[in-house]
Amino acid sequence: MITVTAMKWAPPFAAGQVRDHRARWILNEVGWPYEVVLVDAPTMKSAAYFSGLQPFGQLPVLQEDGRPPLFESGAIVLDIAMRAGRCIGAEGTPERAAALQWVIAGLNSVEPMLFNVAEVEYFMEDEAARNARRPAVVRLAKERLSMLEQARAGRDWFVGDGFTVADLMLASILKIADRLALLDELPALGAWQRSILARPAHVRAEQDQKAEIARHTPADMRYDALAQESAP
Ligand SMILES: N[C@@H](CCC(=O)N[C@@H](CS)C(=O)NCC(=O)O)C(=O)O
Repeated sequence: MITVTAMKWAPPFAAGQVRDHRARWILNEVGWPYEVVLVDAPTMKSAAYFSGLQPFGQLPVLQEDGRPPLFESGAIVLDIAMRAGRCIGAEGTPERAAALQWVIAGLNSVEPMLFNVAEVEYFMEDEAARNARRPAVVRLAKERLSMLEQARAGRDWFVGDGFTVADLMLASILKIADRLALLDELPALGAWQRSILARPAHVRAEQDQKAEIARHTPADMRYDALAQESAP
């Protein structure tokens, strides 16, 4: 049995974007059955979770009988694709190398630029500090997205002539950009992203996550109980 951890509840801006959707999406693509384990905040920040599942107290974590737990959404997506032999090119081929390259580029060179903007819009409380930081991070994020669009060069797929984990990861990462209106000046990249997100495997992953979040409330995350369990 494969399980994926997900949050019982997340704020509206995050519903559909919490990174467990990446694990669900690739599992749906390859057709492997799985169950979702919903966790609350004290569980994610418990000593047992830190030491046994995810050293940073985050999710997703993939658990599977007979294998150690696996964290990092990128690692989970790559692991499933490689073991299933789907959506990642054959072992040892240039297609496999390019798929790895684009997944890591997405996580390492694109997502952090977008997260800088998300931090300003969602997490910084001081309005003056937000206003001071916003122009630089928005400019850098837009520049990076424009470079990504140039690299895509009008192709339907980032690697070869079919869907791979490169498309999955980049389209997933661009959700943050879309939500923050950073794709408004890059309509072709936005259209490409929408075409990838329309895949049934993603639609199901996102709908399932949103439905679980909608069934819960902030109280279900038990943030007030966080103090009783603490990180190492
Ligand atoms: N690099 C990690 C990031 C994991 C991450 O930031 N997870 C978020 C949900 S999308 C989380 O667990 N947030 C709760 C927290 O940090 O307390 C990955 O891709 O798996």
